Amino acid sequence: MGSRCGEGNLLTDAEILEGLRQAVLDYDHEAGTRLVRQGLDQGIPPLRLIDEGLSRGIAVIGAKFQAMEIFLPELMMAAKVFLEAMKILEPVILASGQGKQKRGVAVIGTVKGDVHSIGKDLFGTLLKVAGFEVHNLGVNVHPGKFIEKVEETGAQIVGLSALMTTTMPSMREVIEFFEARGLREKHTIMIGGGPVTEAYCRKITADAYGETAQDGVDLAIKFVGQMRAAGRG
Ligand code: B12
Repeated sequence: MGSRCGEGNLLTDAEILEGLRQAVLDYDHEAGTRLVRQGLDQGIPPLRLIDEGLSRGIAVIGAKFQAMEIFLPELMMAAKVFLEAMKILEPVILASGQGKQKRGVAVIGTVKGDVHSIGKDLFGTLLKVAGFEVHNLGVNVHPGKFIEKVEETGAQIVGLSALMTTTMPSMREVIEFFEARGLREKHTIMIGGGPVTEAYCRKITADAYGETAQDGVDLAIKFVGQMRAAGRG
């Protein structure tokens, strides 16, 4: 690759990804958005900027917070770097799914007691790219709200996110709400988020666990296909 005259700030892909990780650690949202734009300009795929840049930084922030090396204000500043970057990345990711045939309807939200939104929103964006109509209920969502939205929209997929061990039981509560209304068999309930595991999925009798947002989308596509084949979709 030749050098471009007059563009002092040429960075390699690896430098951009490392710069993004560092921007989160430095709580520098301006550097974050600049590097995201630069990365997109030079053709780095948006999900790579997230997975190999921003997410690596936020994982270190989580560990530092747990070790009490940093506190809530720093956690919030680091999250801001991620959130500002996502404002640029989300439309770019969505554009890659334009014109897709409608595949199904999904209702997603972060469960009661939990305000973490980044991973859940990424899941929603990737579902849209795959052709799903997505109803994102936001964070701290009461179980009854999931039922209400599912009945209103006819969604086949329900996606629950929890980022804290203390809010994971709220996922079970949502399933109990569906069971109590006799709606459980009609919907595929998927779960995800940092502390959630396959074993927890089995324990609370959810239908599927997605380790990453993209895994979740692949599973949602599979389930909608199966539900259609069984005449339930
Ligand atoms: C950013 C962050 C925040 C931000 C959130 C901003 C926002 N708008 O989301 C703010 C500052 C608000 C915050 C607040 C708090 N936080 Co916080 N936070 C984090 C941090 C550092 C990163 C989370 C994140 O966004 N990761 C990046 C995304 C992309 O990853 P992800 O969410 O895991 O999502 C991926 C997958 O899991 C998956 N996915 C996610 N959801 C779903 C759903 C489905 C259906 C599927 C298929 C897939 C899927 O897709 C994503 C990409 O592939 C984590 C540390 C960590 N390691 O997770 C702590 C962490 C989750 N927070 C923690 C804590 C303690 C708190 C607070 C209680 C702090 C306080 N003292 O007030 C509050 C919580 C308040 C509340 N009631 O919810 C703890 C939780 C500990 C526990 N009990 O389990 C953690 C683990 C930090 C730690 N190590 O101690 N936090």
